[in-house]
Amino acid sequence: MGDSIKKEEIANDLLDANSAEDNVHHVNNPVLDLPTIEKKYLARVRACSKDRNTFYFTDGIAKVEIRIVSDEIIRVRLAPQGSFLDDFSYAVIDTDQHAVSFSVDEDETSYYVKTNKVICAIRKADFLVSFQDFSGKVFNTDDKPMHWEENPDFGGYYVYCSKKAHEDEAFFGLGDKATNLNLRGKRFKNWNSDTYGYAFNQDPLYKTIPFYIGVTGGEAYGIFFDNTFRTFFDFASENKQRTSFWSEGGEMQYYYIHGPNMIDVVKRYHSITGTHYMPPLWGIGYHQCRWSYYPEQNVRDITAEFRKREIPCDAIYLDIDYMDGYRCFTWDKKYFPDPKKMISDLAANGFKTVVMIDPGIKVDENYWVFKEGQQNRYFCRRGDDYFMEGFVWPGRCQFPDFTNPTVREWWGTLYKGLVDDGVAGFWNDMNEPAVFGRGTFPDDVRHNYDGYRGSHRKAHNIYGMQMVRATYDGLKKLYKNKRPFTITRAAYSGTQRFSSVWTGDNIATWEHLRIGLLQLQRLSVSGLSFCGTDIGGFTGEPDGELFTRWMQFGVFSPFMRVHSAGDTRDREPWSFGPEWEAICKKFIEMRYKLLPYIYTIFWQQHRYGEPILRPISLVEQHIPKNLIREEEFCFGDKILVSPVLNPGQKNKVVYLPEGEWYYYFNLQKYVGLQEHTIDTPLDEMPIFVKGGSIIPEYPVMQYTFQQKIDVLKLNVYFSRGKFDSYTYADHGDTFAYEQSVYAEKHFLLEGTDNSLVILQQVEGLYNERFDDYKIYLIGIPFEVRTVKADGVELNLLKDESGNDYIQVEKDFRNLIIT
Ligand code: MIG
Repeated sequence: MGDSIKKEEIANDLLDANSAEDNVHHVNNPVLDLPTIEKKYLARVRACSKDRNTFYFTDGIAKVEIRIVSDEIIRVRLAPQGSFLDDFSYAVIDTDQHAVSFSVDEDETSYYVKTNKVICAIRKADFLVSFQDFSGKVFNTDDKPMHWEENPDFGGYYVYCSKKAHEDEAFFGLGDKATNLNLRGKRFKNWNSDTYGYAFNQDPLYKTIPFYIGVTGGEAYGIFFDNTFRTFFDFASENKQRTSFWSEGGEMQYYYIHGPNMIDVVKRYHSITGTHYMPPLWGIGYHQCRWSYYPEQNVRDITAEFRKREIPCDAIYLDIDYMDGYRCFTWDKKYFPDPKKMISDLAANGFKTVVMIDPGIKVDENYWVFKEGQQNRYFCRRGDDYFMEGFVWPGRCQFPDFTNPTVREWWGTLYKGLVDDGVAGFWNDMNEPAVFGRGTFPDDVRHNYDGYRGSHRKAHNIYGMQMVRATYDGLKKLYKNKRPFTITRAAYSGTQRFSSVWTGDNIATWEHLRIGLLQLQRLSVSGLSFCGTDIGGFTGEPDGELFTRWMQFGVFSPFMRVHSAGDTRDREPWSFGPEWEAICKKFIEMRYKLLPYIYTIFWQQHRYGEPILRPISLVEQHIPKNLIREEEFCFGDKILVSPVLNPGQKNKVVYLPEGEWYYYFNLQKYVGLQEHTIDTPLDEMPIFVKGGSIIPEYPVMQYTFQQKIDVLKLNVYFSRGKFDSYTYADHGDTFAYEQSVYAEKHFLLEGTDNSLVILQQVEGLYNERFDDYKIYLIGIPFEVRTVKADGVELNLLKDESGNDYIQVEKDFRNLIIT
């Protein structure tokens, strides 16, 4: 044991593990039994060796691996007895990125593994690992050597890592935690749980994202603790000077991700865990859901009502009641006698149909899915080889082992019937996995874990991810080159490669509107940008005002869906009377106008790993006060919103980051780097567009692709100085963008007191199906005299409402306005 470790510290650490259990709200989780065995710590470093981009250090028995993943990403692993576990991860897709250079040095005190950006120092006397940049700034350093203790019941180790917490340090990330954005002073547990009607600060919830970002001295780094067992995080809670993370099993294995910009930390986290593919365009329209719309006539009536009232909508959902006795992949023929006909009629009216699929398969000898699963031993089994059985909606069920590649393959094929019926999207629920009564599977259930085998302790947190992965992979084949649309409730890091997510069973209260605002911002910086809440609240009854304010926030939720529990009153946009209906309609229409912008920010997420929702702490991390702002956020990089979170609220204080901002509704200009009090009449909410932006706009359609776009409207928000803006377009439903069939347009704007120059560069092979842009200039400080596009003079035109615009060929290279 290292000399520097004092007895009290060890006691303190054991206490950490104990009180972790006191601070968290229990949801059907077995308690972490503390073994009485003593913790062991890394001791003095005795040797160092190198194998390509990987460096090994040992204290004589234990080994530590330091691997260069890229210039800014370094992976650390610990093998208490010197032999590492198999290098396998469900989350990480790329551990071998480009590094310009790397090397190892040493002096009397330490070894230094260096890239051209980061130095990882390993202190010889006590094995403390730290990360610094070349200016000497230490971003992250061990508070104690990595340590472990044997697990007498399951084998393996409980593994621990303790870091120093800087006095000013703020912490972000960790997925769906229902708490303040800054995690400092709090402690969390990751164990995917079905948490109907969860409360503020309740933990754990549905998802496990063991990734956090630290910001200290205005600069950021990230830690991704890639461990699927029950994991714990303490952010300067037990001890103000310490942040630690630990797990009930597996390996101490984490990635240090250098910034110093928070957005770059998020991008680099995406570079190892992947991004979401481009969703089908309809997937980012407005969706209507309910537990449950049935029978068929009800579905037809609801969808017809949308069209009659001219409220745009792209998708209608069928919750569990469409199935025959809750048997997955079947129809209740009493309620839905001819699903294919219904779905094609809905499609003709612009509605996509999305249905739910759960993991529990009814034990029923006459049910083909059960029979196939049973014959092929596809279902999970207990430690002694008995079936894992549990009660869910269909009654007694068995559960596929989605960690088995053969089972995933099979699961993917089961969707064929529903796909042939015309179903366009799938919603995977209950995949924590949830079991009535006992919460989830017992720990001894065995899993294939892609050949690396493990008990449920190891597979629990990735069960849902592997389920939706199987769903996605299967659909990708069944839809040929069309993009699947999937949603999952449970997730682990990397799930973004296969699915969107929603935040589960929230409540129709104002507090939950705020919780949702926090959760979506947090999910977005945790790699799960395609996220949404049940707009209006799942359980309980919203009044018209709450429902409408939530709908307004919904416009700026990447996934926009109204959903509610079965025992609640109607939740369609018109259910609260004409006054609220008119406002909901206005905002849903706004979503459709913004679609080309929203699609562009999905591309920025897909291609560059940029989060869709950007908390102010991420936008301006260097301003300490911004680290605690949590109501306003940027939607992409050009629009800022601050949802109204209280009944009867007449105005609210909104902080605007640096730059000039235009109030969306009246185009009034506001200066940034300060707070403003903004009126919040019921039919508006604080929405601002950044000066120096180009926001593409579609005409209001009742559903995506309802009509062809003849000219694309571009709203140019003027500001003095130089600015970048992007637009993105592609087929909207195929994977051809992977073969460069897309149009990514890069605009460079330069505004002065008497001129505006816009340069355009186009990348990709996609030819948009319109010829011209219709450009509107907003906030221009001079009288326009001449407009030249690539040297040719153009006239300023006037539209029906008397507004000036410029019509210009879409592939112009430069537009000079003086
Ligand atoms: O035990 O399918 O979170 O969205 O409506 C409840 C019925 C199961 C929970 C989901 C919710 C869904 C509901 N499901």
